[in-house]
Amino acid sequence: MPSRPIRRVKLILPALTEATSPFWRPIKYSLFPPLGLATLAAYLDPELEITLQDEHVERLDLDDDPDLVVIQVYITNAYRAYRIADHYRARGAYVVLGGLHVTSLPGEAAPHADTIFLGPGEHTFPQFLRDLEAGTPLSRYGSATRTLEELPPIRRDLIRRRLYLVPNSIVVSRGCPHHCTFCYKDAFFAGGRSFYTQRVDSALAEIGRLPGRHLYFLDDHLFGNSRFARELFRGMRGMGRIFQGAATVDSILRDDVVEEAAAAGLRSLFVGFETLSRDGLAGAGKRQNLGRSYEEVVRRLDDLGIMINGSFVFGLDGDDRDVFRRTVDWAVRSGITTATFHILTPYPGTSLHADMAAQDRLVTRDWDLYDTRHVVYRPIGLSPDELKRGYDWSYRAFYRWGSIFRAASTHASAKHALKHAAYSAGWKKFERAWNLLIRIQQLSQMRPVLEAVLSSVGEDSAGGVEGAAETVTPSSRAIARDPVPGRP
Ligand code: B12
Ligand code: SF4
Repeated sequence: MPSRPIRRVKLILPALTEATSPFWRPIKYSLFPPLGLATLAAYLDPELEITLQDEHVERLDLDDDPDLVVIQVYITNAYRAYRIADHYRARGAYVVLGGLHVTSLPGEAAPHADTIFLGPGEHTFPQFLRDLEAGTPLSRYGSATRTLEELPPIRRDLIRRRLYLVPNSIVVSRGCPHHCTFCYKDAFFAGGRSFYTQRVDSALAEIGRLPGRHLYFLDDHLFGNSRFARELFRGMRGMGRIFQGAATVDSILRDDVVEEAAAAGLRSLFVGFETLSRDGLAGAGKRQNLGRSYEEVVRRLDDLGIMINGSFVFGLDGDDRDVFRRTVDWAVRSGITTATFHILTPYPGTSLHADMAAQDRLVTRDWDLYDTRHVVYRPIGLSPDELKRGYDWSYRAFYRWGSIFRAASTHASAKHALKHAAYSAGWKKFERAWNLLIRIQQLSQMRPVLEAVLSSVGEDSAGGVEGAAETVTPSSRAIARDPVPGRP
């Protein structure tokens, strides 16, 4: 029971631990606003006094006295989230916790909250609000009903848009049809459907409400349902949008959805290649990649003028000391535009975690280290130190100037090569410029540049979306080319 009537509500995204580490790249955490919390805020009575704070982009005010505090917990902000929760409970607030980590480890989170939530919040949170009003809130809600029909419009007005480079992040589906052993997905969606989409007309209506041109779809797998994706992209034609998203290897080769996406304005795609090893893919349950030609994937996207952010995982059983060089060589040789490397991380709740625990291979339960940059288990085939050093080397090797130019030179036209080089360098070689823009709160100034720069890719694209980039100078391209390839 709340100790006082609910008048003031505060929603908080606590900073991920790495946000305070030397590896922190401020730009990476100033990309997207807390969409999950803005989604939940839509269920609150608009007459209430509601604030939403994202500690990655602003200092948290902890001296206030909200009546209800809603906190989103990821694995590496868990300790910080618990401290904030304890703080507000001591001040008499009713505190609720939810998100990926709470769903994985409810027993760990429960002592820090009045109520915890497992899984997506679209149905449990409004139920809780009704119960709270009736004075009978439960201590735990588990999501069982899974649909995105009839959602109230996301409270985007609570987001301080100017603090983000990509305020127009959007999700039109939840989950994914696949079952990779290292992925959070099966644990988070346990107890109900694990892949479902919005209705196409609602998704288009939400897109229509977003200002500007650029969108970033945060869906795990934007092409996961071909019919939905095709209709969505057809509906988006003529809206003048440019967008980025993520999809799997098989879905790019499967049918014409990628062409439809390009025609609707898709300009860069996050692709989970993960490993070049057949055994590695099989071991990770990544069946959707097995037997597919990665070269064909690259060619198809390249022909459409879609830039590629390749995702790769190191430390799978079977990886040896040579895996880093092989992977980086392939990525550079294939002309991958940007790469995201990860050290395999057994998140609690995943089948990978269960297997590692059964084999007694987990070496720490310090969640701060579960950020895919640290080795938290005993690898086979290479030592933890070799794995860490190989991972660090891979980033350096992929983003050295020689590699950038070599990868860029794989494209057929000089113009495309130039774009590639600017794109990749813009993301990794202009850290100071990004930091300065964030410090002086001028990041939003780069948005039109980003939109223009992404449009320019269309000039090479078979999709032929209008190019609005003629006014962009080479130097502004260098800074802004794909500032958002770092999809986690
Ligand atoms: C955007 C994003 C980021 C952004 C986050 C910025 C932000 N402001 O949120 C940035 C770039 C910082 C980021 C970084 C990383 N990310 Co990330 N990211 C995402 C992504 C693509 C979208 C998140 C999102 O907005 N989803 C849409 C909203 C609507 O859903 P939601 O946030 O989950 O909220 C819902 C529920 O969780 C729930 N809920 C959440 N909180 C609460 C609280 C209460 C009280 C209630 C009732 C409900 C509730 O209700 C909401 C509505 O349903 C997800 C994948 C995905 N599709 O979700 C990966 C994802 C979260 N990231 C992941 C990873 C691995 C990372 C990185 C480690 C990658 C890296 N190597 O750098 C880092 C660091 C993260 C960390 N240390 O924990 C993994 C997490 C794995 C795990 N078990 O924790 C995910 C799931 C991707 C994946 N498929 O593996 N990420
Ligand atoms: S394809 Fe991606 S989102 Fe889907 S289960 Fe595998 S890792 Fe998770």
